[in-house]
Parts: sequence; C-alpha cells; structure tokens
Amino acid sequence: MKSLKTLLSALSLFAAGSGLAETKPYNVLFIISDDLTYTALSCYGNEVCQTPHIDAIAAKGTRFTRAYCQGTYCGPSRASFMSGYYPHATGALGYKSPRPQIGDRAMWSQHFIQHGYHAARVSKIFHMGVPGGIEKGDHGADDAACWTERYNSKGPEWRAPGEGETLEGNPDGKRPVVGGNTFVVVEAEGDDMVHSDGKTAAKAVELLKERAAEPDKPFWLGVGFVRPHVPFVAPKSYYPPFLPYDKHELPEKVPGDWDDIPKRGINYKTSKNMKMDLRRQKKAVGGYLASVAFMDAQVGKVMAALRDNGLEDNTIVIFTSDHGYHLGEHDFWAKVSLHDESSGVPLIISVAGKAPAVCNSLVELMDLYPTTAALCGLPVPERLQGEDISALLDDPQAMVRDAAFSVAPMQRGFLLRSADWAYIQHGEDASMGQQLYDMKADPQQFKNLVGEDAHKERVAAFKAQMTAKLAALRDNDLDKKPQ
Ligand SMILES: [Ca+2]
Repeated sequence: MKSLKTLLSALSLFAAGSGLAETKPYNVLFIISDDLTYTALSCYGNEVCQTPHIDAIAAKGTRFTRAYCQGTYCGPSRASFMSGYYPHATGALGYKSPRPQIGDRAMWSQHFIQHGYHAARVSKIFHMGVPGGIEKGDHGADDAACWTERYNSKGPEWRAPGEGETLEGNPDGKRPVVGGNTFVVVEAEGDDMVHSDGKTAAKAVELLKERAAEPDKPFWLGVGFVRPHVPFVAPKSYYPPFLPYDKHELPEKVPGDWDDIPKRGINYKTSKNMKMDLRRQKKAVGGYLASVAFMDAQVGKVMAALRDNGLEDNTIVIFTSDHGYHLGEHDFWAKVSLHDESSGVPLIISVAGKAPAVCNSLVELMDLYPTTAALCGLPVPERLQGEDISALLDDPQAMVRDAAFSVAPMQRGFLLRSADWAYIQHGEDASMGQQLYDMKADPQQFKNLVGEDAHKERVAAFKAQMTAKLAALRDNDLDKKPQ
C-alpha cells in the first residue's frame, strides 16, 4: 500500500506541475459534529429526525456506510485523525494533545499551512471538554501550530435559560439541571445565537466571506459543532418534531442480552446504572434528536455561505463526527462501546465534479488527512497510518482495506470490523474477553459467537490479525514510543 501511496502522491505532484495546476487548488471545509451517531441522520435512514442540510451534502457527495473512528471517545479519536497516527501508536489515549509524541511532524491542517494554505479553526476540532470547556470558551487540548487563526465559541450549555430536566441518576426527579457529562435535556429560550453552535456557524460564515475575498490563498477551515454531545440543549423551536417524548420507539430489548457480553464490554453508561426508566429513555432519544436537528440547521448556514461566496466549485466538503453514540441499543447509552452504533461514524466527502455515490468500503477517519492531501495535490507523507481513499470517490465499488480498526481504551477494547464480521477483544492478549458478531445475519449484534465450535477458527484468525495490527501500527517513525 505504501508504494501505491507514493505513486499516487507522485501523480498528484505531476498533475500539480502540469496544465492542471492552472485550475484553482481545492479548499477544504471540514465540518465535524460531536458524539453524533449516523443512525440519527435522515440520509442514513432515520425516519424521525430530518437533517436536510447534511442530507444535501450527501446528495452531492460520497456517503460512506462503513466509516469507523479510531477511538470511541473525543480525545483519542480527534488526536488520531488530526495527527494521522493510531491512538496506540502515539499513546494519546486520553484527553491531551498528541503533540509531545508527534514532535515537529506536521499534523493535518498544519501540513496544509506548510503548503501555502490558510488554516482556520472554529470551536472543537481537537478535544475540548463539553460542557465545561465550552462554558469557559478555552482552547482545550488544541494545537496552536495547526492554525493560522482559531476561535472558540463560548456558550451557556446546561445553564441556558429554559425548561430543563436531568434524566440521569435522578429517579426521584429531585436533582436539578446539572453540568458535566450528564444526560440533561434543556428546551432553551431564545434563538440559535444563545448557543455555542450558533456562534460557531456565524463565525464560520464570516470566515468564508473573508476567505472568498482572498481567492489566491487556498484554505482549510475546520468547523466543530458540539451538539449532540450532552447536555442536549437547543432552542425550543427545534423540539416540536420530537414531542411528545413518549412517542419515541426504543431499540429492541432482548432478555439476557448482556449474558454473552464480557464484563469489559458492558458500556459505562447503561439504562440501569443511569437509573433511567422508559419515560426518561424516550426523552433522552427525543432530546438527542432535537440537538441533532439544531446542529443540522447550523451546518445549513455554513453551506449557504459556501454557496453564496462562490466557493462551492473548488471546496472539498467533509461532514463527520468524532465517534458514534448509543441511543439505548443493548440498554447502552452514549459512546465508548465498540458496537457499530458507537464505533461507526457518519462520513460524507463531497468534491465538485465527482458523481454522487454511496460507498460501502471500510474506511477510517484517519484516512482524511492523506486523502485531502492527495486531492489537493499536496505530498502525502509516507509516515501517515491512514490510507488515501480518494480513488473511492471515482469508484465507490473499490476497496482500500479488509478491516477497519478502532479502540476503546476505557474498556481495554479493540475492534476489527470487516464487511461481514465485527470482532472485539478486551485486553491486548484478549484475556478480558472476546466478541464476534455475524453482521449479515445479526446486524444488531445480539449473538456473541465466541465459544461456538463453528467459529473457533475465525476467532483465532481475528485474534492473530489483531496482534499483527497492533505490532504494525507501533512500527512507526515516532521518537517517543508508548509501551
Ligand atoms: Ca465526542
């Protein structure tokens, strides 16, 4: 694959040096939502939540149905796709910047700066604490060298005036609305601009206008929305499609569902430990979806500005999330789990002139750095651990890998997801348990096949593949090697 990468990068350099160089270089508009499961978007099949603005990007671009994050919570996922290295290559498993491990190597937007781009960040691209960091409006685990200019979008989060309820750990209903990583729904007074994401969209609109005024300088603009991350806070006007909350259908509950899941694989947030009854569970779904609808409206503002400033024809648009989210599947909630709803991400890449498509190839968020570099005619550094998937935009039937890889350090968990199978192990030697799901016969992942004679060889093969994958990603050019 390395040689293919070299060839492709040589070809794009050739293209840059030929007549094609006279066409304007592409800009990159990277829009990332926080804690967004693909299952909540209408373009991925959700029938309750309408997301017309994200759907419009999908209608023009390539929508990936098997895109996976590399870490199932903010810190490791964002450090990974921005740096181009897997979490276990850098050891960036928590909520800190990966810069100490990366040294002076260029991260994603920094690579573009080094090749003549203007790179701007609005709000959360690297990790920021939500809601705490957003309430303060600080930089979080950001990396200054990645940006020409950067802006934070301070917001009231759970303190926004309105009608709020704490759903989690509140069985008697006496707990007030609280902050932190807590399931809270607030139907807020006021308009979009009260909130962090409203301010993020407005700043992005302003920056696009400024960029359009400097047509000779290509740009890389990162726009990070914090919804639908908890607290589920949005203006009241976004709630009516999701009311009454009781109308929401919860995912199928199967008796004994947890019996064949290793202890480490039971998610850190469950209906049980959050003490959420069915009413609260349904409200959690409705509140989450209202936050998704609000975030989608902000995406619409940014896309309208791209169009109104005449930037649509030479800007690559990417829409994604840092990881997925459980909305009650297996009575799991939130992130961390390595099941598909949490490890899978929505991913849309739209490049003007390329035909709209749906692509089922297994792709990783870490592929975005090499892919955009290739599409923009920049060199693709050999050291990067993702793949250039730009060929999939021309041929959505092509394949770039046989399995996607993701980790949940909080569960000591590792996932290999092939087209037909999901293999999860806990512990690097799998000593804390294994899971195998037949994704064709059992897409909801109810039956763990580990231990069944018919699948012994398959489990052993996946375990060997996992050992090889971990060794390969640690065989890298970084100076500071984690254990
Ligand atoms: Ca997140």
